[in-house]
Amino acid sequence: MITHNRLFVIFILQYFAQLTYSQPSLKFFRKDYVYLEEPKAFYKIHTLHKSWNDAKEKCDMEGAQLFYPDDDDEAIAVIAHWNSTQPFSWIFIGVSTPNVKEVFETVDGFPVAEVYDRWGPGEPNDAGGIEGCVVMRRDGTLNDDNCAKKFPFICKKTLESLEWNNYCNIPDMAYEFNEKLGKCYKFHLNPMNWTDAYKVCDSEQSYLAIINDDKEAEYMTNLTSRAPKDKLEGNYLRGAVHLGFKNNKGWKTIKGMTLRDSGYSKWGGGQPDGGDKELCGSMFYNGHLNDISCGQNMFFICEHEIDILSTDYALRK
Ligand SMILES: [Ca+2]
Ligand SMILES: [Ca+2]
Ligand SMILES: [Ca+2]
Repeated sequence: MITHNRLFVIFILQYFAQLTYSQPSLKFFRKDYVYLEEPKAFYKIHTLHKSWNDAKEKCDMEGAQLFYPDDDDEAIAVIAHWNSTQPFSWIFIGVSTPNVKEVFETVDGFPVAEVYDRWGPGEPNDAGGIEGCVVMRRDGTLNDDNCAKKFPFICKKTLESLEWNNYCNIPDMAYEFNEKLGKCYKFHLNPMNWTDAYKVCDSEQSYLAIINDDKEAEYMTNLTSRAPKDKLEGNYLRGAVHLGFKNNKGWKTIKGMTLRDSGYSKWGGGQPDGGDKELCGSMFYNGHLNDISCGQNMFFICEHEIDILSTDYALRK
């Protein structure tokens, strides 16, 4: 009997360990990434041109990394994918001169010569003394160019680095599943303005959280009080977190509904009080709503719908 119980406990523990931390058996990262078998990684070609810094940041936000080739084989595989799907002739890659001029390093700190340094003829040449970021041409050769110029780029996630949050069905372990609400939430400890917070949630396949009832308000209050935020220094506003509503001819959620219709409209005492100066939505740490300046840097919460059906579909493809 004891042995059976023990076995059962071990089984349960293993089951939950697997449920929480297992690597996915199917090769899936996000619907917008393509898996390439040879380099064993997922890639997304971003067609919106961005400066090098913005490109790097976008990939980071998606839980990936600004792509650079690890070797010739990867360069060949990725260029084949690029050539078969997109017309442009240049992309920014994850190589720049972050520390010292003319010393080219990858986004994760390797000297470019250790990974892939097929420079084009006469490159790098630091033309005009302003070229510190690297682009790759369709033929696989590299050129140093101006970091402020805008190019398409590719984000990469290796299969090896992928961790799957099975509760939330998302490749981000920082999302917390709430059983009662049937949703997942992430408290972001990196203070940002409302617009950037909105972008970050969107990049994580989520949205800036919307409170739909008292239960959810209570949960978000609890999530906020548990977040290890009090030691964080820097220039940001304490006491409130950005949420997914704003004043757009009346207070509406980012899904376009009035607060009342979406189920929760408990303002803090005297709020909203900012008029034209406070057009974005936030929640005081106690769960009550507050209007806030959209430019104010604050913590924020993303909310994720567990979209099991469509992900299953993507997995089966
Ligand atoms: Ca150049
Ligand atoms: Ca909600
Ligand atoms: Ca206010």
